[in-house]
Amino acid sequence: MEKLIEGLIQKDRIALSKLITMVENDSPKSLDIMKAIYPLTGKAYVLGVTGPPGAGKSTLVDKLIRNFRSKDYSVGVLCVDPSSIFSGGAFLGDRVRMEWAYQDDGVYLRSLATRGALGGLAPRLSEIIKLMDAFGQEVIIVETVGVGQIEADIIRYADTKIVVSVPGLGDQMQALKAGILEIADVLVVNKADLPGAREVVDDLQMMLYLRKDSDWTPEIVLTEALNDRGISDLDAAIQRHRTFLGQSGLKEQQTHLQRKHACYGAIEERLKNYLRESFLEVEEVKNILVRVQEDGLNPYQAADEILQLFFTKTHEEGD
Ligand SMILES: Nc1nc2c(ncn2[C@@H]2O[C@H](COP(=O)(O)OP(=O)(O)OP(=O)(O)O)[C@@H](O)[C@H]2O)c(=O)[nH]1
Ligand SMILES: [Mg+2]
Repeated sequence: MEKLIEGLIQKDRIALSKLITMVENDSPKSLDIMKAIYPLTGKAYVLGVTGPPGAGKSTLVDKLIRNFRSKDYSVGVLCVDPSSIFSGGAFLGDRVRMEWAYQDDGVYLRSLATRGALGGLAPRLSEIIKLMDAFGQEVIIVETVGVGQIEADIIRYADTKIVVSVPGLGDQMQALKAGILEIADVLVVNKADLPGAREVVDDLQMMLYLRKDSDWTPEIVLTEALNDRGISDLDAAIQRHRTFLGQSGLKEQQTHLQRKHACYGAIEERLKNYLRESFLEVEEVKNILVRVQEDGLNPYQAADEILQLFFTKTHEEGD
């Protein structure tokens, strides 16, 4: 592990990839990795891009990467794909489109599957973002499909959250709007070359009136990712949001919250590991578990008993 972290510091991409895989797969070393790299984090700017399947998110991300590269920022891209088992072909398409980026030393691309076939749990996103941050990627873009609660959770880690819609979504538009109310900082209407784009803008604008009072009103940007149109407008909207985050103190608040969550998460993880690996192996605990399994002892009551033991024991150890 130390070697890999040394490698990360030396900008070895293979070390970064290996560390990401370890964290993604919940290696027992994960928490130690995070502890070691934490001092190197806190510099990256994170952009989340979400929207329905086929909205043009990857095409847009490709243009955003070029945009940031033209300003000499190093870029990390995470593609979170809950539907990869269904649309395996899409990723291949991305691979072809992004070929140039694989050749660019300033870009690091990575795709992640969500755990659980149907979305389910978000992967260890905040940790993986931190790894890319520690590696030195200045801008990190996270692409995720769909607009439900899960996607909202996934891009919760982003500083600026972009929701992409397109003309002709029909019923999906309602779900999208519900998601937007919760998370969007910038609204992109992509495929503006297709009929109906203006109507989508009007629709979104109406919806924004209903948004709860907040200091930031999401900007609506029309793009044609495929034709490279509207990207500088999008870039400007992103920059304005970034400035707003800094000036309003919101960025600082978010950082404080994220630090707290990282700490909670680590405590939970350590406790879980301790319970699984050590405590549930204690003789008294094992005896209670046998009574649950074989004698029909109420499992919930048993849990109370076991926890009681846990607290007494850890208390004694602390003395
Ligand atoms: N007409 C038009 N087509 C576009 C535009 N942007 C992207 N597309 C096309 O839309 C299709 C889907 O694009 P992707 O970028 O793969 O969309 P995505 O949202 O990443 O798709 P998933 O990741 O599979 O959900 C491709 O055929 C693109 O060429 C646009 O501005 N106008
Ligand atoms: Mg895509």
